[in-house]
Formats: sequence, structure tokens, C-alpha cells
Amino acid sequence: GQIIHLADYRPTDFVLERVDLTFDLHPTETKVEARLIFHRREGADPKAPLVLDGDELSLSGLLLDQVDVPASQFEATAESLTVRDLPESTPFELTITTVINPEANTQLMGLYRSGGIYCTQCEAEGFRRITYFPDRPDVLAPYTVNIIADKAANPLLLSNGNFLGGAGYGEGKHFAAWFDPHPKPSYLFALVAGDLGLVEDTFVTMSGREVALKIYVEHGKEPRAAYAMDALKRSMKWDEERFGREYDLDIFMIVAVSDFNMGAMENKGLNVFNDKYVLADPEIATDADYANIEAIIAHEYFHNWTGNRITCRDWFQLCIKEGLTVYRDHEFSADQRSRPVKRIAEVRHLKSEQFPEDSGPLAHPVRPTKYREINNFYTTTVYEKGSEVTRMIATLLGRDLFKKGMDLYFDRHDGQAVTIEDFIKCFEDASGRDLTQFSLWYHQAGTPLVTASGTYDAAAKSFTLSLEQMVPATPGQATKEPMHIPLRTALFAADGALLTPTSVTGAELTDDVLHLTARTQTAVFHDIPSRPVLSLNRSFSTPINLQLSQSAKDLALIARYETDHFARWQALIDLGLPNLLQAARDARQGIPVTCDAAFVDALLAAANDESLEPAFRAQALALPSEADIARELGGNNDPDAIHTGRQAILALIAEAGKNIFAALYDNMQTPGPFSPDAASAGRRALRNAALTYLSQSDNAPARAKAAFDAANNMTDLSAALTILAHRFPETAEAKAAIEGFRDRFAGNALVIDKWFAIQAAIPGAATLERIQGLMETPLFKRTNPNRMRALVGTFAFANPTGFGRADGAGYRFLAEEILDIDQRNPQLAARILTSMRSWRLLEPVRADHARSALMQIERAGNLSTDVRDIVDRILK
Ligand code: HT7
Ligand code: ZN
Repeated sequence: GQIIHLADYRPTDFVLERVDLTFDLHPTETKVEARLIFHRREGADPKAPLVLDGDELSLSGLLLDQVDVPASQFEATAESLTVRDLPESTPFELTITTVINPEANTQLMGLYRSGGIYCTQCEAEGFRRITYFPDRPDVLAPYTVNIIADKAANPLLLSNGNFLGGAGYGEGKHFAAWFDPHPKPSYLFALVAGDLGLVEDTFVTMSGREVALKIYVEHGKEPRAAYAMDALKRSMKWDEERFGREYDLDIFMIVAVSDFNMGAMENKGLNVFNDKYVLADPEIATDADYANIEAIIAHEYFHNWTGNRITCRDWFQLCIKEGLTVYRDHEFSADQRSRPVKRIAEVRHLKSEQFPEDSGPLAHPVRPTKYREINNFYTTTVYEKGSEVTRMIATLLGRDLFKKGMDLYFDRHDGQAVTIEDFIKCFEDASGRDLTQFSLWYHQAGTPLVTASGTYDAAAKSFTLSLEQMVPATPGQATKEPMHIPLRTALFAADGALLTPTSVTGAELTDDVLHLTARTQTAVFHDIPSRPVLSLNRSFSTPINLQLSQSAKDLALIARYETDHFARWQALIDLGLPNLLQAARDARQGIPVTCDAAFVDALLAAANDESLEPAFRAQALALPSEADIARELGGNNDPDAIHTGRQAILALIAEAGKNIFAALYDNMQTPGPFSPDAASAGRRALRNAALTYLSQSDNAPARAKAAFDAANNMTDLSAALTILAHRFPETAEAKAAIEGFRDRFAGNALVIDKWFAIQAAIPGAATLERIQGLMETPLFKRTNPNRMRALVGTFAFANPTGFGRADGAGYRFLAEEILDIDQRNPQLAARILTSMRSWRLLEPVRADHARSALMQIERAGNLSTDVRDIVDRILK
């Protein structure tokens, strides 16, 4: 794997006019005939050869304008096909034949066969595993696709675009033809064939066209696709109303498959989904599953405009489709559910996933400038920080100018493959604002640290806010420029009333957005009648670490009176965090853990406040995770001490809030039939949070066991099982629940993944042996990415005390698993390996064990480029 540099980008010498593909499907010998019409680009070297990409391919035939190409005119290897002496100015047709083996494709990239279904995954560079091709996103063409296959085994033959027709083909075969008129890059190509059940509906677009909606799932699972269909229709409507985007084909299809490397894929008109993100009913899906399905269905659908109609010029520009589309799906979910609760969940996720990436060895800019393996750049920085950067553009411009900029982007670039610079220019042109400094958010890695302090001058009635920003060094970027940081800001009086200054000097303030643009800046708020309480970075308007020392009293005031509910939640976190950090330190020293009453009181007040929505109250009760505490401690971390300290704080809250939790547990029942709506989900979340605290103060499993026995939906059942397994793993109640759950759901792999994941996250050193035992059960399948992620992934990413046990056995186990997975599925192996990215924050004994395990991987022969890239960067 060589390093690819953004600076080396240049357009192709040949323009691809159209693509005509014929697949003769066979489990082990699929014949692919690709007819490609090219012409030489104006101004290109008239002698330049045509060089096409391949990956593990072998060429079976090559025609130029229907005539055999002599061996002297081309050269074919597994990785490329080079054809020389091509016409200088006239179009020509190249017919390329390859034979590929879908059954043997364990990487799940290109054309593969799983569970009897043929399916493709072409992003980022999978199409080159099907045929030789200019496999890069700036080569766009309309596609015709003919599929021939055995009719009995494959009644369904699907590809992108609109259906042209089909017929019998002799010898028990049949064929179907599809045409996609919208020019697309190869990464959006898709083919699916097999025998699946169908759920159908229709959607009438804003201009009155009827679109056929089809979701294909395993036979018998059709009723479980109803929620996904509903989410799809809501997404289509929302994109019309909010962004003016109408769907553009006669048909939109989703296919659910069980072997898939990621969540889903936005292939034009034919989305392919991990079945985990399609199938739901109350018996098998949690409220979190419903929310994920809604978000991912929306995300892939929204790509039709942000990604498909307008795509990336090269893979460095990935955030132009991913960051923007995540922003769009976040906004969709915020509109469908509760905006503040959604924002809290986003920020929790950003801080627990993206912040560690941005402060560790894998840190990279939202728009990177080099990569060795593009699969390793589908990161939380490109996706989630990319979304935050888009959100900041909306914050800077305001709703109307942001919309004007988006409209301009759609008008100006429809049908093109573009760059971040093109995207930003649309907002500059729409608003007249210079976004040069702002664009550093795309180019500088690292989470900025903003240090703030305020002083009140009673005589002058002014409040002075001193701000300083520092962007930490990251790999390859030692020094940084100051960024444009938009901080939503408010001041409150002692009675909770909002204080509005008559003017602000020293920094621009637009509405409630204070613009920090210099390294240090002092903003003075004038005509403030009394000492104000400062609420900074409301709604998390900018993804920074904020250092602002505030008294417990001030934080409690924000937690009670802020009109921005995100800021209320943040204030509760800020009240609680010092206690959790001190608890970890005390636990390490063997000192008894204590907790400030101000924090406990504020938390219980929020939990008990009926004017707040239950989902918010549940978020307030969910303490920062052990990983969050480790990140905040910042080094020399002992996972056992962090766990012990956090549990002690939980116990103190549980004891103090006994009566409140008991009342909540009784009052938050959701009467009537199950509904996945956000309000009902919020009540369940609050009730299960109460159950967690009650079980802590009971110090006995009876209440959780009763909840497990009474549960009539997966949210409650899995919450109760989690309490039993995590808190009381050695009791008869926990053992019976674990077995009962398995016996009840043994036939449903997606539910068994929950069973695996719950057990993989049981705190403590003994979990490793449990996992090794579970891997030997017939319910576990090594080749399935969902199973691997549920068991090995959860252990490595979400079980600090088990994975990080002091003898290093967890790290050694992971190293061996990574080497094994890498033989079959490098993309999956590399992704799970990123769980080691924060190893340098561990205390020295564990850090040594972690380093040895990483070196064991690094020393292994025949590593994939994917794993080699990650292990090298993590160790550097
Ligand atoms: N655009 C897709 C990202 C993706 C992917 C999906 C499935 C398998 C492999 C993949 N490589 C890249 C999904 C998305 O973000 O919408
Ligand atoms: Zn996406």
C-alpha cells in the first residue's frame, strides 16, 4: 500500500461515456462482460495509454470495437489493465470479460454471495474487484445492467435505476435489464440477486410523481420491515420540505442482508442494508434500534442528493457527502423526535468516539491530505466532526442564508464530482461572508481547547469574558492557526432571568453567537445589571473542549433555568465530572469515595422535574461512561479504579434518590400496546434508569429479575438482562436470565448479538474467558461481521475493565483475533483494531502489555494494508 496524496490529483486522460454490464451469475464462476465507451479528454496526451484498476482480477477477454486486442497492445495484471495505441479523437468501445468467484469473496467487497444472496459492495474501491475500470469517484456515466441467473434460486434480479424488462433465458435461467440514466461513479453501482420477501408501498413526490418503494428482506421477516418503510416515507417527505429535494427515479429499493461490513450503502436507487438496520418489531428491537433504523434509512436516502447527484471528486473529499449527510440525518431525527435530547445523544457520541480519535495517534483533518488505505478513513472525524462543521456553517450564516447556500450548491453542482472548496464557495457566494478562516475546520485536526474566564464589574455594569484558544498538535501538524469558533452564549441573573447586554465590544455577537477568531480575545458585555451566570457553548455550537471554572452554585442555576436544554444537561455533567474524576483517584488510593451534595441534589431535582421530558431526565441520570472518565483524566489510567469510583458515585446517588427512583419506576410505565415513538421510548429510558439505581441500592437482583420476567418488549428485557448480568453476574437469577434469553431467541441472530454484547460488556477480568467460551458456541459465526462486532468489538470498545485487565490477556486475545479476522476481512479487522487507539493513556503496566500486543500484530507477515496502516499509526 503506497501513500496517496491529495496534491497528486489529476483528472483522467479518458472520459467514460457509458457503461453496459452483463452478469452471468454463478456461485463460484460469475462471468462479467463490461462494455465501456470512452473518448480521449480534450487536451490529454494523444499517446497516453488507458490504465484501468483491478483487484484480484484475471482477464478472460478483451475487444476493442468488437475486435480482439492483440497481446502486444495491452498488459493485464491482477491490479490493472493497460491498453495502448487507442484512438486519439474518436470514441471507442472496450469490451472486458472477467470471471469472478462470489462464494470465495470473504472481504465482502465487490460481488459476494452470502446466505444464498448475491450482493455487491463497491464503496470505496470494490468495483475493481468485479471488472477492470476507472474506479474513482470523478468518473461518472449512465449504466445499463443485464443480469442472467438461475431462475429458481434467483427469482429476484436487481440493479440501479429503472427496470427495463426481463424474460426467460433457457436452461432454467432468466434475465433482467436495468438502466440508470443518472451518471454515477462506480462506487454507487449495485447488483442483488436471490430469493427474498418483499414489502411494497408508494410515495407521491412533491411534483406528483408516484415512486414505487420496495424493501426486500428474508422470507418470513416482511412484517419487521414496516418501521423501515415508514421511516423511508418520512425521510422522503422531510427532504422535500426542508431541503427541496425530490426523488428522481420511478423506483426506490432497499435490500437487507445479514453479512455486511458497515451499516448500509446508498447505491443509486438500490440501497443495501445490514439487516440490523432494517428489521424491527417490539419483541426483537430496542428503542435504540428503532432510532438507529430511522436515522440510517434517512441517511442513505438523503445521500441520493448529497453524495449521488453531487459526489466527491476524490476520496479526500469524503466529508462532502458523509459529513453533510450526517448533518442532514441529525436534523431529520431532531425534527422527528426531541431536538435537545437528540443533541445530547449526538454530543455524547461525538465526545466518546471522535474526541479520542482527534486527540490520539489516528487524528486526521476532516478533509485529509493523504491516506494509505481509504477504508480506514470512514472515520468518526469525517462523519461526525464533518457534520459538526456543517452545523457551524448553518450557525454562522443563520437558517435562511444556509438554505440559500445549500440551494446554490444543488443548482451549481448537480451531476458533478466536487471538492470541499466548491462546497464552501457556495456559502460564501450565498452570504457574502468570507469563510477562509472558518475553512480551517476542514484542514486542521485536533479538538480546540478554549479557556474562558469571566469577571463582573458592578460599578461599570459590565461583564468581561476572556477567551483563549489552542489547537493541539496532531500527527503531521505540529503548529496550528487560530480558528473561527462560534460560541452560543447567554447570561443569566441569580433568579434565572436572561440578561441581555445593550452592546458587546471586543468580539462580534450575532443573536446569541459570539465569534472567537483570534488566539486570545476579550469580549465585554455592557449594561449587565447584576453579576451574571455564564452559559457558554450552548447547544454545543462548536466541537471544542471548554475549560471554564464555574461554582457548583452557578452550574446548578444553569441546570435549573437555562432555556437551552442541552446546556442544562451539560451543566449537570460539569457538576458531576469532578466527583467522578476524584472518585477514580480515591479508588486508586483506596480512599473512601465521596460526592458533592450540590451535584446529587441537582441531578435528583432534574430526575424528578415533571416539566422536563422523560428522555431528557434519563439522559441526565446516565453518568459519563468509564471511557469518558478515562479521557478526562488524561493519562496514567487504571480502568479498575475508574470503574470502582464510578460505581461508588452511582451507589451514593442511588441511596440518596431511593424514593424518587421508586416513584419513577412506578409512574413511568407505558400503558397500552407498545409504540416506538420518542415519548414512549423516553418513559422507558427513564424507568430503566430508575431500575438501574434501585438495583444498586437494593444490592440484590430481585427487582431486575421481576422486570426481566414482566418485560413485554426488547428495550425493557435487555435493560433488565444488562443489570442482572453486569451487576450480579454470579447469581442464580442472572444465570437463569442469560440462559432463558438465549433459549428464547436462539433462532434470531440479531437478538443473539444483543445477548453476546451484553455479556461481552460484563465488567471484570473473568469476562475474557466467558467470551472465549461464547465463541465456541454454535450461535457464534466467525465470518459474520455483526457477530464479531457484538462479541469481540463490544469487549474491546466497551469493556475497559475486562479488555484492560491488568495481566494484559485482553490485549493479547485481541491481537490474535485481529490476525485471524484479517485473513478473511481486512476492513473489519482494521476497524476493531482502532479500539486500541488510546493505549498510551493507560498506566504503565497495562500500556506495556498493550504495546506488546500491538507489536505482535505489527510483526506478523502478510498483514492487509488496512491493518498495517492502523497498527503502524497507533504505534508511531
Ligand atoms: N457510504 C457508505 C460508506 C461505506 C460502506 C458501507 C458498507 C460497506 C462498506 C463501506 N465502505 C464505505 C455508507 C454511508 O456512510 O452511508
Ligand atoms: Zn453516508
